[in-house]
Amino acid sequence: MGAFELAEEAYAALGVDVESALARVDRIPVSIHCWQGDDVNGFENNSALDGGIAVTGHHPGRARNADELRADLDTAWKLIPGPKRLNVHAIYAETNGRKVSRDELGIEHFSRWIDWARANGSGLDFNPTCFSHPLASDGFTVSNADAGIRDFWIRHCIACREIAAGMGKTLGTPCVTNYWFPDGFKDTPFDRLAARERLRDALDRIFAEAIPREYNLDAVESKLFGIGAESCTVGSHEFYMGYAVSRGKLLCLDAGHFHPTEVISDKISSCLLFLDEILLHVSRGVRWDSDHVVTLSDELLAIAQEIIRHDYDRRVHIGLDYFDGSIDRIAAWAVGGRNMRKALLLAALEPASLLAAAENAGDNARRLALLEECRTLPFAAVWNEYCRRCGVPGAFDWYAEIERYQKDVISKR
Ligand code: RNT
Ligand code: ZN
Repeated sequence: MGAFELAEEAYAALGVDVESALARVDRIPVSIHCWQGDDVNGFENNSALDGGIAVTGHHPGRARNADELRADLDTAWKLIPGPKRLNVHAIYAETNGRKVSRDELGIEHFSRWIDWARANGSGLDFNPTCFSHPLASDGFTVSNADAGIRDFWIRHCIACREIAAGMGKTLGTPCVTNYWFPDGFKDTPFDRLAARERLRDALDRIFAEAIPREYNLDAVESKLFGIGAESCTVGSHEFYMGYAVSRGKLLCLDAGHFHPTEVISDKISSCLLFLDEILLHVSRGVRWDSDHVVTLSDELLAIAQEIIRHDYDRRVHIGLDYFDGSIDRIAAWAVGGRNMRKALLLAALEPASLLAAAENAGDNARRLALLEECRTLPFAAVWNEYCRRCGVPGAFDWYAEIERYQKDVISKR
């Protein structure tokens, strides 16, 4: 018997059907963020990254243009098993060397991304870029006290929403458009309310036009603090929870945007009692940074368990959001993407009926023992079989492709 068959037996002994777990996990898309490939630079070639987010590291060979980024994504796509979407930011527009103001972007500037997505059978997701721009230099965009600046960013968001709807329509799968604004105060404000009123009103203007949900889904992303916005963020969790519930929007929970001991896995079931759908930005906070490469941590597993245990497969949109410029950027994509899929598969392989029975019987020792047992079940054999079926290298074999690409492509840039 091979390793996979032995693993199937071990899981079956706990009442788990490996084949149905594999089939289930293979239907859940993960949206891969294009911005890990070039340190959130984009192609505008003007301003440095700001908005309270930062990429550190100088690993050589960062993608310098859209063709290089797509070539790198092709490699990442070969290493991450399962259905994938691509998440694009507005600064990745291709304007043929022409300077196009962000409030004048149109679907034509993303036609090559749409072609790439279609060729790969991947849906697209989208984001307005409300940072790294002269009009964001005082730290406020759509909640800016200056009406002219506010209107510029509102126009940018409306343009992005139309682009997103076009992507969704063309590709036949709704584009999840995520709105994150860096707006916040470095030091204690006297008035926390006025900017929040402006943010609420700006969002209402951005979303004024009805767009069919089969083309576009809007998500709003909260954050506790950013670098240079330590004292108060306008778009706090309470703000966006209220906004999303009252306006029927998706709430985006970023794993790195809360207090260090607070976890988003615990929030999912509460949010989905009051919201139809949510978006996750799966990330890893480390002290002051919210964007380290996603590892197979207890929290990542807990996020996946919440999705699987409560059948949220279609109500939770999974996106990755991290950026590390200190290591091979494609490896960073592959590690995080593979880990997300591993966590989903681990969760789908839980002995759910035994766990539920133990909990319902009040047998908490049995529940604990079962959960701990899961950690050392022969998961690797199932994972490797999944990779094999997806045509993606399993085990550590995938890393050879990273080294080949380093040698043949990255080192020559
Ligand atoms: C920033 C947010 C946001 C960004 C991307 C690039 O803290 O997490 O989602 O990371 O839009
Ligand atoms: Zn995020």
